[in-house]
Amino acid sequence: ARLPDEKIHPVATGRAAETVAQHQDPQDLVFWSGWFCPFNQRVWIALEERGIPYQYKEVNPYKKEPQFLGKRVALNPKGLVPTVEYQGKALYESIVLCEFLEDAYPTYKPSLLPSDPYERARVRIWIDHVTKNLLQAWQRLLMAQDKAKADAARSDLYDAQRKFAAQVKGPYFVGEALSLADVMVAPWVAREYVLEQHRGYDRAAAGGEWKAYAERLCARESVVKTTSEADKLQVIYDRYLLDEAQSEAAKAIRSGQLMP
Ligand code: GSH
Repeated sequence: ARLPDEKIHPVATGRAAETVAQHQDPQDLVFWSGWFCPFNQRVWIALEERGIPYQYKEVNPYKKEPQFLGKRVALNPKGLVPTVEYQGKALYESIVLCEFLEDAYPTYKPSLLPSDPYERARVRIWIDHVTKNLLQAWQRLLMAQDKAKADAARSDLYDAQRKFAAQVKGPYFVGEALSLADVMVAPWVAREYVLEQHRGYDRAAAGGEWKAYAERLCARESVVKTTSEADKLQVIYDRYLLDEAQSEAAKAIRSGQLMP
C-alpha cells in the first residue's frame, strides 16, 4: 500500500514554480529539494539571497520508489530533503548546508553570517534555540489532538518566540542585514497561518516585537519566491492536524522525542 504522504503535489507551484523554472541548467551545485519542506526552504532562501548558481531537482522524500530511494539514500543516509550534491559529493542537514554555502561561496554577497566573531556565535546560539525550543513547540502544537496538549504547546511556542524576538536588533536579527538566524526561523514563520486557522495561535500573543518581525520575514522576497500555493501545502498539513502524517518528524513528536 502506498503511504498517503506520497500523494503530495509533485512539484512546486505559484511563485516557487517560477523560481524552479529559472534553475534548471546543470551547475556545480544540485539542490535536491522537496518544495513543501520548511527545512528545505532554509537552504533555498540562502541560495536565493546570495545569488549562488544551483540546479533545482524535485524529490518527494516519502516516495520509496527504488530508483529514487537508491539515489537518495546514497546521497543522504537519512533519506531526507534538503540534500545538496556539490561537485558530485553529497551533503545534508539544513543548518550544515547553509553554513557550507557560506564557506564554499565566500565571494557571493551578502554573506549571511556577520563578520564579528561574537555576533556569529550569537547567531548560532539563537539558531540552537530555534531548533530545540521554537520548532519543537511549533510541531507539537500542529499535531496536538486535545485542548490540554494544544494549550501547553501554544504557550511554549509563544515563550520561545518572545525570547527570540527580544534578541532581534531590528529590522532583522543582527540589524540591517539578513542573517542565518532569520533564515532558520523564516519557513515556520511563513507557515504560522496554519496554526492560526487550526490551533488558536495568534501572532500578537507572542508580543508586538514578534508580530512585526514575523510580518517582515513573510514579506522578504527570498521567502515569497520560494513559497508554493497555500492549498497544496494545506493537503500536507491536514495530515499533521489529524495526526496521520508518517514522516520521521511526525513519528518523533508523537513519541515525545525531538524532530530529526
Ligand atoms: N534535520 C533535517 C534538516 O534540517 O535538514 C530535517 C529535514 C526533514 O525532516 N525533511 C523532511 C523529510 O525529508 C521533509 S520536511 N522527510 C522524509 C521522511 O520523513 O521520511
